[in-house]
Amino acid sequence: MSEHILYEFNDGVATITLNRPDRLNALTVEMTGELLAAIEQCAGDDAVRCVVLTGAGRAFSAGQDLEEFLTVEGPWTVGEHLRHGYNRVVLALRALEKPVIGKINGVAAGAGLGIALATDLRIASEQASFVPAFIGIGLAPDSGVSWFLQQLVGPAKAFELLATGRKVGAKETLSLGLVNQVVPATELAPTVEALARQLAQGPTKGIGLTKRVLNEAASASLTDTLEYEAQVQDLAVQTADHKEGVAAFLQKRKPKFEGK
Ligand code: LHQ
Repeated sequence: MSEHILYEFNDGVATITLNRPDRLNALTVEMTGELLAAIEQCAGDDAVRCVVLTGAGRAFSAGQDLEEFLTVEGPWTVGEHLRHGYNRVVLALRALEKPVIGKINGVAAGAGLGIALATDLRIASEQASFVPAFIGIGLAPDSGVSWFLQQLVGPAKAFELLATGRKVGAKETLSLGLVNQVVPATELAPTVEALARQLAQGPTKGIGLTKRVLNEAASASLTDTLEYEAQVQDLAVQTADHKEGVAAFLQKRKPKFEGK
């Protein structure tokens, strides 16, 4: 795709790699735009049935490239920078109706943490860590980190993590529910590959609609969620994979989902 965003496609799985390892995959304006384009490519390609997002080298991403940020020219405010860049990436990941695995190979900080938390599930290496770096440079959280952390760990823990900015090691990310699984560094690639392959062979539309319902339920009442589930299920029953799933169950065989 470009020098700093790599895009590979294999067997239904698209892998997007943040590729600026000498800067711990710190994000530039250009890179953030390319990341958004890669996510949009995944959304528009029916052959993509699972997405893996990871970083090259020893980091997932150190967040905003702070050197670039000081030198960026133009009349933009920080708010505009966020609206134009990270906000669109985070929303595109949440709106992508396909499973997105965060393959957390190393440190995720600042906006890099927001992007990691916007994935659907996270598999982390034992060498990974989360650093809500904002307070270290006197900032409030952005890139959705306040929302995701509060959802995942509750308000008191979210405040502690954000107000201290301390590094949260892999073991603690697991115990806090910030990641789904922690594996030795050498096991990260095969573990993610196996899961990605499994998800890519799943009923992609049903998985996408599951994500749609969860997104909506995160900020809705039970009454509204029940109604929304009913509307979405009307769509799910129309998919070929639903029909195949029921037929396979009744015929006592393994379903063969096509993602349709
Ligand atoms: C970096 C960076 C980096 C440039 C490591 N930039 N070079 C929104 C709106 C407005 C403004 C700001 O940003 C935002 C959103 C955000 O993302 S705010 C948060 C920005 N990120 C940070 O504050 C994190 C800064 N980095 C760190 O705290 C550490 O580097 C971490 C904890 C990520 C990793 O620590 P170490 O493993 O000890 O690595 P290191 O610090 O030695 O870094 C290695 C190299 O990468 C080093 O360069 P050098 O030339 O000395 O080898 C760093 O300068 C460079 N680097 N992060 N964000």
